Amino acid sequence: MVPAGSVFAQAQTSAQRFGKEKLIARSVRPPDFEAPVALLDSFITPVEHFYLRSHMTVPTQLNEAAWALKVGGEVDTPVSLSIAEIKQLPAVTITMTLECAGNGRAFFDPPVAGIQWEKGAVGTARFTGARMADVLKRAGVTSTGRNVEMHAADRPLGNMPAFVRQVPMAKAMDPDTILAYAMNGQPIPAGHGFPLRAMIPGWEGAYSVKWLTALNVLDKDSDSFWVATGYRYPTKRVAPGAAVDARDMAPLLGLAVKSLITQPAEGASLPGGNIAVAGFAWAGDVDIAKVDISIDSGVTWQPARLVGEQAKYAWRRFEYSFAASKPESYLILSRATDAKGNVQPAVSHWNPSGYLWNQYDAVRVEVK
Ligand SMILES: Nc1nc2c(c(=O)[nH]1)N[C@H]1C(S)=C(S)[C@@H](COP(=O)(O)O)O[C@H]1N2
Ligand SMILES: [Mo]
Repeated sequence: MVPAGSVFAQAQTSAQRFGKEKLIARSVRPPDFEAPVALLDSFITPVEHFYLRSHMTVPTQLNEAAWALKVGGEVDTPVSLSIAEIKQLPAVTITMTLECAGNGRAFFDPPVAGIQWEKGAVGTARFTGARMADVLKRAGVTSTGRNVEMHAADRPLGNMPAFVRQVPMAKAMDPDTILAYAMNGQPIPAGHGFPLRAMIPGWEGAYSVKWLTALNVLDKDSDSFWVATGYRYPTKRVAPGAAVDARDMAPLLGLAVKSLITQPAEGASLPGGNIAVAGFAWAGDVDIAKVDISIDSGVTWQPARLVGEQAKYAWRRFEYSFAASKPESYLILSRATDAKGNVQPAVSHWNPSGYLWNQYDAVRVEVK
């Protein structure tokens, strides 16, 4: 029995509220859940295995019929669109891997503040919605429009600034950038942004604003805290623990090349014979060119097979197998290379916010 009122009971209640009972609670309020790696072993991540990241309390009482998306700023005619009107625009389905910029933060040394995500703040789903470009065209963006600011319905905890983000005009107008009302064929669940969220494919999760209420076209950069100060990464390599001047930080644009071994499980004890290794590799909007596996702590590498569905913004499955004839301990490593030649590093580049942790994935197994 979990004691009533204890932090465990609170985590349980919060997990039930969002259907995340099988996930790991990293924070109860706001709700932050990540998947145990074993639950990420399918190309499409079911909603109940999909991580949930919120900076603020989740608005769960939203009324779709009363919802309005306002489009204003540098436009010819400000408009307000209902969900029904948005659903009348051509529907597009994008299969995309969504990953929190801070996924893997728990592994940085020295440690950095923020949710201590390990490997599971990532997932792949099919999102259906209208193109952001089609919505913007209804208002008519003027030639002065440079960025699209996105506003949301969630309310800050205490004196935290509201979650306002921006996307550059070219990305906003990209035909793959959508305002989604469905996830894996169902209405977007409350925790994931019901009734409407932006999906900015290939870029880190924080661009994909949930509970979207307004698009505000700007002729400059947004002065929102989450644009001007948050989600920034050093423009040059820095030593672990170094202080970085704000002038040497720039917004994150896109995910880093990365791989995740989903089987075997870390610490598994396996009978001798054929050992099956599998997982996923992704690099934002860049294709995966290859994944190499090492079973000898990185001394030698062999190519894995790339298998299964291929979609522009989605992770790609890799498979590999090797014969383990004698009882031994193996450190299995995976190293992805993308189509631009970017390779996962052996050691992630430390940065003050703990973003884009992407070093080789590693799993230790014991063959009996
Ligand atoms: N309105 C709003 N949108 C948001 C957030 C938030 O706190 N509020 N979190 C962002 C972050 S940091 C991530 S990683 C993704 C997570 O999306 P998910 O919870 O659907 O997995 O949503 C983004 N959109
Ligand atoms: Mo995130």
